[in-house]
Amino acid sequence: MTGNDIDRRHRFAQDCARQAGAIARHYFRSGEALSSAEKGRHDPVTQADLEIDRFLIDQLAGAFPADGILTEETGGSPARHLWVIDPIDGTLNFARGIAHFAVSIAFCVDGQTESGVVYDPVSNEIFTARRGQGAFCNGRPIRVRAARGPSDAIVDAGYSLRHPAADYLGLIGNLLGQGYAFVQNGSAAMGLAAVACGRIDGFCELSLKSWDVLAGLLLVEEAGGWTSDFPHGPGLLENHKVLACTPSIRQSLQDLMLAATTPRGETLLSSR
Ligand code: LIP
Repeated sequence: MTGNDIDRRHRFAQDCARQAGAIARHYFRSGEALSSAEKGRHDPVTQADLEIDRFLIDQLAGAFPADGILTEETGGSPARHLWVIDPIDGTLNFARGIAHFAVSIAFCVDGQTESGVVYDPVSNEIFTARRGQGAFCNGRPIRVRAARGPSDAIVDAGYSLRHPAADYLGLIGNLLGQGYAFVQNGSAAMGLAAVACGRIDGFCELSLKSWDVLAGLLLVEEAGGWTSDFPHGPGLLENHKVLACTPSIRQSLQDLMLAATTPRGETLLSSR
C-alpha cells in the first residue's frame, strides 16, 4: 500500500466521520435515540451507535472493498489493511445527553496506525493525524502542553467496570497523592484528543479496547506526546491499559499506574 493510498483513506475517513457525526448530532439533539439497550452495567448501546456503525461499514467497504473492518458494535478480525472504528465513543455520555462523545476512525497498515480521525459533532471539531505528518484540529496544527509537573497537570482517568474497582481507587489515590488534578470524562477518544491539543496533560485507563483509542493515540503521538503501545493482531480484540501524556509527566504517570494495578511488575509497553 502506497502513501497515496493511505492519504486517500485519510481524507475519506474525515468525510465519513463528519457524515457519521451529523447522524449522531441529529439523534443527540432530538433525544430520539437516547433510549438504549445495555451491553453491561453503565455500558449502553443506542440506535445511533448501530446506525452509525452500519453507515461507516457500508461507506468504507464500498470505497475500499479489500480492506478489513473492525468495529465496536459489529466486531471483525485483524487484517493487514484494517479500519478500526468506534461509531460513538462516550456512549454513556451520549445516551444521557452529555455533550462529550466522538466518532473515532483509525486506519492501520501491517499493525501500525497510519491515520487517525476523532470527530466531536457537538463542537464540530475534527482531530486528525497522519503518521509522520503531525496532528491537527480543524486543520490547525496541535501540540501537547508542556506541563511543569503533577501540580500543574490535569489527567483524565477513565473508569469502567471491566477492571476491579479497587485498582481504579488505587489509581485515583495515587494521582491525588502526587498532586494531580483529575477528571473522568467518559470518552477515551475525546480524552486523547484533549491531550493532543493541550487542554489536558494526560489520559489513562486500566482497560480499553482498540476502537476506543487507536485514532486518539496517533493524535497524541503526532502532537509530540508519549503513548503506551496498544498491541495489534489478536491484541486488537483484547482489553489493555492505556496511557498517553505530555512527556514531562510520563514517568510519574507510568509509575503510579503500575503501583495501582495487579499483578505487580506488569510493564506499560513503550515504543520510545
Ligand atoms: C468508553 C470509553 C471510556 C470508558 C468507557 C467506555 P464507549 O467507550 O471511551 O474511556 O471509560 O467505559 O468503554 O463504550 O463509549 O465506546
